[in-house]
Amino acid sequence: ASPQMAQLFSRSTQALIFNYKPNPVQRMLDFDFLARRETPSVAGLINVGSKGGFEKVFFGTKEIAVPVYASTQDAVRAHPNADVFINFASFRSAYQSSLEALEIPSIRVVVIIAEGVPEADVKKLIAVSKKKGKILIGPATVGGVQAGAFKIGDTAGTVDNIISCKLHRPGSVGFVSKSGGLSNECYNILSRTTDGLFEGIAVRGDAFPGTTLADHVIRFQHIPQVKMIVVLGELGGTDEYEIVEAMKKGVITKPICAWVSGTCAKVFPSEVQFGHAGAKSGGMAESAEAKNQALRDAGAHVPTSFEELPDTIGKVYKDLVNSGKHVPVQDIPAPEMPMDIKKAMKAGKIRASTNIICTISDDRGEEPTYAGIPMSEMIEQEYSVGDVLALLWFKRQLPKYATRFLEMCLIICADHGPCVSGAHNAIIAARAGKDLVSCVASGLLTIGPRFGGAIDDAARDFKAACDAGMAADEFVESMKKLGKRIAGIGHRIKTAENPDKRVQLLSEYADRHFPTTKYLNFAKSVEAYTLTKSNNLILNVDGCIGALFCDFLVSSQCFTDEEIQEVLDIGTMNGLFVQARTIGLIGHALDQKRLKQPLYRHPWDDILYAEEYLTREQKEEARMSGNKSQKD
Ligand code: Q5B
Repeated sequence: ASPQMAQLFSRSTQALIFNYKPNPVQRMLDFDFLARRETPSVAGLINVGSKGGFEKVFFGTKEIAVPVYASTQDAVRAHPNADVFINFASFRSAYQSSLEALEIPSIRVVVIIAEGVPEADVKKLIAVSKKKGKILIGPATVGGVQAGAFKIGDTAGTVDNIISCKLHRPGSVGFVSKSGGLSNECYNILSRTTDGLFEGIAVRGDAFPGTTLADHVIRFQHIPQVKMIVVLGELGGTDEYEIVEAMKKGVITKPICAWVSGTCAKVFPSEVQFGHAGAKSGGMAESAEAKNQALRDAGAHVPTSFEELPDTIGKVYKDLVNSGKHVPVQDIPAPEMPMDIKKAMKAGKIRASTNIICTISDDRGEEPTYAGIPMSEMIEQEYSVGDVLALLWFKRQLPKYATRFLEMCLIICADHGPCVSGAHNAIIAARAGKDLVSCVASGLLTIGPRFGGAIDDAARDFKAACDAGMAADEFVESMKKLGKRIAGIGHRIKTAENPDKRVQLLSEYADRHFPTTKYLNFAKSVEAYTLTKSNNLILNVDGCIGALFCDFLVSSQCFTDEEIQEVLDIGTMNGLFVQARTIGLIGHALDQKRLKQPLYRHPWDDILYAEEYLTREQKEEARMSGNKSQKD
């Protein structure tokens, strides 16, 4: 590494993360918070094939949106200052994406996390990185960390570990290791035996790492804040000899503590492949003993076992301090890390008020429940749609005659041909090319006081009048005085002579099965009176359902008086028409789509264009309002 490339990271370093992984990104930002960074260390995420957008993450207590890009080029264009490329691509695609990153002038450091990248590909990447003067860390690396400045991905583990290893603030030791796992152990050792880590890199133990132990040791030589260097090598390969050479040539003058692990290899009768691809000694020179001895001979501080390494490091550090060559770095406490609400709740550390309360169903267990009844029980016991409706709307089981009544309502109100308001709207929407949900919504939105949505008002008014002991004529005339139409009375096409079969069917069913039909009888007496005024003022389907609903609520003995009042007050019964008619609206929308009907346009000759009948004053007023709005 050239002296200019010695310092890889700073407190303002930003990275682009290739192949988005939520956990490492959040861990990087948590480290930023502990290090009291002002800007997040992640500038953007690259998710090839995505539509881009944003990803929500925490930066300390704040939630921030990190941009997501569909290509590396897009990300680099948007973040020319982001000079670290952390590649989480799989071993299959890591080569191509890393090569692309190495070719980009603004990227200085490329980190490849994937294990198993073919060695031939790695060699090509190393050649390109050298040619372009870039630093390649990995493949198969956990990354690295500059204490108090920048952390790569999952390096150094949890927040607790980062704090206890004092990685939230810079120390004075440069550390390089082949092993990511042992790096963590060494950060812990350094925090106890020195003033802590300045920068640590795990080059990983592949036969061909992007950068070697020596590359980083030489970098550390050029970083003024690094006062001593700790190296953790392993058997296999000759990397450690590059350090030996550099020491002999005087390229490295800072004190080095080193340990090459794998001294136990000699107890095995034949050659053993340790965890890392490069960790096998090809010959005597590649053995841990030989490399430890060579380092020792070159002037490095090398213990006789890994267990002695902390003491060796501690002694070298103390000598530096005692000789006045180093003033220990001041300790800074880490800020208290905000806890994720889920973790805090799980640990019983906080309580939070919920925003929503639900009493009708629960989907958290093994199977969903409706009003406490598990779904499998409903299936085993052959619950009907009426039974389910009773559970979800009234949170109770209802007698068979009542649930059958609810189902009858669903059947008879499911459709009433293409001419009614709801179906008409759904048809027009379908012919305008709208999707099924929009067609259904368009139809449903017509349900109201005139069309299908008169059930609640009919139930309320019939019940109140009947309970008050009013006679039918008295009720009708009182409504007239109030200037109100009677909900549930009247129909556009049904008359005394052309009765509504649906009303007849429901009435007959109620006569046979309901304990009493007091409210239906009252509604019928109202109809008898309104029919004396006009033959279309019949008891319509809404009115019949409303009256019978009151009969079932009161006579079933399943509801208290307060509950009945609540059912009426909150407007429950129009739900039956909504529920039923949705079936028909879906049918009409599908019908139009199947028939491939074109866009609907209403014919001119079906419209009375009445502009000419406006009075002179009305026309004048229209003109004036036009002038006024132009001035505004
Ligand atoms: N007059 C339904 O009216 C309709 C009166 C009334 C007192 C009344 C009308 C009405 C109450 C709401 C209601 C549900 C708008 C209907 C349904 C589902 C459907 C639909 C389908 C399906 C019809 C003429 C004269 C006027 C009015 C008077 C009318 N109704 N007086 N109380 N209730 N009902 N809706 O025929 O003196 O001339 O001024 O609002 O229950 O929606 O199949 O089509 O399944 O899809 O247009 O069945 O009755 O009569 O408005 O010209 O009035 O009768 O005051 O008197 P019409 P209008 P006047 S079921």
